Amino acid sequence: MRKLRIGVIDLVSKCPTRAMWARVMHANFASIMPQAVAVWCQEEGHNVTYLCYTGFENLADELPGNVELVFIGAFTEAAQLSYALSNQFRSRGAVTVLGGPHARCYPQDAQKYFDYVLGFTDKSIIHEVLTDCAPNRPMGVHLSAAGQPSSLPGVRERWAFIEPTLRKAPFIKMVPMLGSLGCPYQCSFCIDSVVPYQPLDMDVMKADLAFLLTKFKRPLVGFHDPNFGVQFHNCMNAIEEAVPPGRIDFAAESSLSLLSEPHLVRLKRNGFKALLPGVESWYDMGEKSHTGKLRGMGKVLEVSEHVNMILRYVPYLQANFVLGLDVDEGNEPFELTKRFIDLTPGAFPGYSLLSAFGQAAPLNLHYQEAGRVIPFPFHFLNNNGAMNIAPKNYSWPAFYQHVIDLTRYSFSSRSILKRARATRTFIPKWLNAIRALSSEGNGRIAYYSEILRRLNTDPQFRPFFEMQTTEIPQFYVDRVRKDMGSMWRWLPEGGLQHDPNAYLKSQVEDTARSVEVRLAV
Ligand code: B12
Ligand code: SF4
Repeated sequence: MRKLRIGVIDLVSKCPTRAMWARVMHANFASIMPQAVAVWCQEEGHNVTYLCYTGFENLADELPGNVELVFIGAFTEAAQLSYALSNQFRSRGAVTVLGGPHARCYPQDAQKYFDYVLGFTDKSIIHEVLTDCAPNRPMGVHLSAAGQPSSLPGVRERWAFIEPTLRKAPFIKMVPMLGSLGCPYQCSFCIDSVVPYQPLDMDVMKADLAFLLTKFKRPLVGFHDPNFGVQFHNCMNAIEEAVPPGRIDFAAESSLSLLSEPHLVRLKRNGFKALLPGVESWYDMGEKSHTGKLRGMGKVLEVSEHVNMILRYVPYLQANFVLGLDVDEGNEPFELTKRFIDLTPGAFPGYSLLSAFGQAAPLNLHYQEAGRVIPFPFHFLNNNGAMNIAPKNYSWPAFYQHVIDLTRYSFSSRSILKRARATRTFIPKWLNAIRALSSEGNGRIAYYSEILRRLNTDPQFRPFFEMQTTEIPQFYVDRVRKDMGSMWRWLPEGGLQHDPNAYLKSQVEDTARSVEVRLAV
């Protein structure tokens, strides 16, 4: 195979930024897969330049001008930036490939702008792209492995890409690792509800942890597992075999059902410093939070007691909630979350507006069938820039009023102070304050207030939100243009619009095709 000049770009940021939170944390949010792809390309003998874009780099200058093949990893919020980049690279003669959450959720749309769009990706899929490496236009080729890869390059192999990325992080330097893929639970809103649980090789994990001890005095590892600790004892055994007590700090996303007190004793002993469990709803998802059929205030009391217990073992906890679920109605869900904040002052509340990311989850078919998905530009689909599902039980102004009220309550000086007092250690105290005072507190209150104001005054807003038109309000177009800066001119024609029902249509087409095949047989 000819030796190719390859670029690999991980879009952690969707646009240039100067925000303090981004400066401190973006480099810590680098994804594992772009690094894995870079390793696989090198293993096949190619010349690779890797870039983790945190919003502070000049995208035009960082990759050599003569790359022949470019892999881009993007969340949906960075889709527009990825489309513009692909267009720019194609104009210079390169072949482009998209992977990551956006490619998995919106393959039909991404195929219009990339030569290859990858779903599940393993070494053989990358080999196929490298061997083929041809422009596919106007529609790119969609490739996907049968399932998640059975193994991935470990930290030692990815180190050449991890190290320069973490050099951009001023204080906290978190190394991304994986202990498992998929999940045994089936929460219908989740991208992993249909992906079988699969532990990764614990020997690789042990070797990676031992390697990190040679690189940092006290390493910090962020596990990217969808649900960390499903095979709890295997994982803890591996950590205990590789790491002397207290030498490595860990952060992980895990469900409350896995965070029992005996487990927490062991997590604390093994250096777990941050956990991000999902509570999601006071009326649903009882299996995940281990609260069974408990609902309403009963669930608040139970979850609060559980989270306070966790906080006695782990200093930083983010409790995640989804706002606008179909089970929610009236003031009560928002008031219950405020009671949770009062009862659990040490937890940082993470709010997501209900979002259907294309074909991420089976539940999205139901929203598309009901005609409830609104084509907000992808740039705003990050769980807070827009809610792309029409709420079932709220008018839009009433919904935003509740969201603003809850956000104000959660990030009021009183709550920030109570949170700081209830947080024992310095870094978590400080992180909570930056988050509350910048992006998630004041920033969101101002943004949501502007949306509410426009829902009442801007003649383009209500018709779009209420799906009487698909014409995107100028406010959103202007915002994407401003955010993208010099990359705006590379955004291809039509790149701001998408078909919100593409998943449903693809299912109907698949069914029609299989009927045709059966009839032909
Ligand atoms: C760990 C995680 C995080 C971590 C780490 C993020 C990171 N940079 O990787 C943190 C906590 C920082 C995070 C933050 C966010 N997250 Co998150 N996160 C996840 C989670 C739980 C696991 C993802 C993961 O790493 N899986 C392991 C990898 C190996 O598997 P995979 O993601 O399925 O990837 C496969 C393919 O897509 C492909 N692939 C993946 N990347 C690439 C890249 C290239 C170049 C190629 C070729 C292939 C490829 O190969 C993999 C193997 O088959 C998922 C939910 C889930 N259960 O999957 C949400 C998820 C990915 N996050 C989501 C969101 C919305 C966010 C935030 C925007 C939330 C917010 N408002 O802050 C931010 C964005 C952060 C950012 N820009 O980097 C959404 C994404 C939806 C979308 N279409 O954009 C998901 C799907 C959850 C959801 N709501 O449904 N997240
Ligand atoms: S427990 Fe978490 S990762 Fe697993 S299916 Fe439910 S939401 Fe997804």
